[in-house]
Amino acid sequence: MFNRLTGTRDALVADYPGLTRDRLHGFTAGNLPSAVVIDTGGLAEGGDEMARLMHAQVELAVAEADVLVMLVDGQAGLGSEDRYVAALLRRSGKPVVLAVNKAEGRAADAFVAEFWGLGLDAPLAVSASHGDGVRDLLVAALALCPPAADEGATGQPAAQGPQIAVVGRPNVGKSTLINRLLREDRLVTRDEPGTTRDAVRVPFELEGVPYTLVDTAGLRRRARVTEAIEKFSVAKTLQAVDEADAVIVMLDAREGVTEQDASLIGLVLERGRALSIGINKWDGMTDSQRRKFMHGYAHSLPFLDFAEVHRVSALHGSNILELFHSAARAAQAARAELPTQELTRVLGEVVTRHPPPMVRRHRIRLSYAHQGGRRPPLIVVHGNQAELLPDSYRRYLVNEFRRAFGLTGTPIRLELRTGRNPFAGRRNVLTRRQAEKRRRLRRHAR
Ligand SMILES: Nc1nc2c(ncn2[C@@H]2O[C@H](COP(=O)(O)OP(=O)(O)OP(=O)(O)O)[C@@H](O)[C@H]2O)c(=O)[nH]1
Ligand SMILES: [Mg+2]
Repeated sequence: MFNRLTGTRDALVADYPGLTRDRLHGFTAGNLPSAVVIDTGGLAEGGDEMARLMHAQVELAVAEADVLVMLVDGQAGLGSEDRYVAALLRRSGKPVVLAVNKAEGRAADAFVAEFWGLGLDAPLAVSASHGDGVRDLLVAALALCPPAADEGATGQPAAQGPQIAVVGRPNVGKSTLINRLLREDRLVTRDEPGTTRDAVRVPFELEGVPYTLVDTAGLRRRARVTEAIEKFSVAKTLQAVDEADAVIVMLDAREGVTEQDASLIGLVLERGRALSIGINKWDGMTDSQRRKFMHGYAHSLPFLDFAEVHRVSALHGSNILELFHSAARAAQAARAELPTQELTRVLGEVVTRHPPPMVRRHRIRLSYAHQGGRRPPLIVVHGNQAELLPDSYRRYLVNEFRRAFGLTGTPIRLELRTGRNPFAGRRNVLTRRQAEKRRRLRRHAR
């Protein structure tokens, strides 16, 4: 069910080395409503050390979730273990949706009938392997969630203006940055990883413009399974990234760019989020330490040339407004409106300056462009055999669009669309007469 919900190609957090290991987190796949999904191990009564650890993991997943999905095996039928799990989930006080799996090809009502006995709300018939009922399940679950950008169950203020989420490894200074921007000690900071447990929304006004800053729990992987279990919410951090208009990724200058930093940035980009980078704790570093850091930075993140980078001290406040302004600009770029006429004009100029390569003895023609989406900008380029355009030329196009529209800080997605191509397949479908003629020509040419 987790694979079905998150899709195979989508941002599975587990695919990013170093980010999480305890529980499996993922974003729902493109055409499903947006949500963060957590997979847990199976729950059973009693058991050994491993089962106990698994139990603890499930409890953490329950703690960070807004709504629980209890999945039962409809072909195996209702068992005592199911009653045990239902009781456990009910005790959490969180809303529970009951999904009866393996329902493919069955009459739903009869299939789920016995599961009414669990005393949960109406059971839903689903098939994870076939995909039946999966969207309905997600919709039912989301209906029970407290609205994300709303006051209420979460006890958090409603989001106002662009949302800027601050993310990074534990202890890099995320909460300190927000406190310094606010000029007050709103958030708890401590020299200890895992200080922030949940995503916290904080209203922030600058030059008369309202923003919402989101402090998040630092993500990191434990070294060993047996280490003390982290009690912070990975899901809320992921959700904050997903909902943000731009993300400030904080790095710790004293620790260099780690694999986890690169993974986190990869995740932000894959979600299509705009970002700016804050290299924190720049204070009190020697020149050679600073040079060493920047060398490592250029080496580890060469693909990040479109994001602005600021060396800051959250503790002293140096450069933090510049960092914030970068993120605000990136948020704006992420939502930029790109008129078709302008896009097409830029495309024309770019193509004239440096025409696309020949492919199979035909020149690829790119005729016009329009905007297919925002946050991040999606630019759809129409042409002939456009899908054969090499990656290097795609990158060139993206860079030129970026420059022409001043789209700093946001990823840009490019989609190439081909109108009906009159030459398609022609090589292989010569008529008999054409083939004959070609053969004769060859003979004469010899
Ligand atoms: N020297 C120096 N120390 C800093 C700076 N920013 C934060 N710190 C210190 O780093 C420690 C961690 O800061 P926090 O703001 O709690 O870090 P965090 O990223 O919110 O950490 P978690 O909530 O645990 O993920 C604190 O002791 C801060 O005083 C900085 O710019 N320079
Ligand atoms: Mg914190």
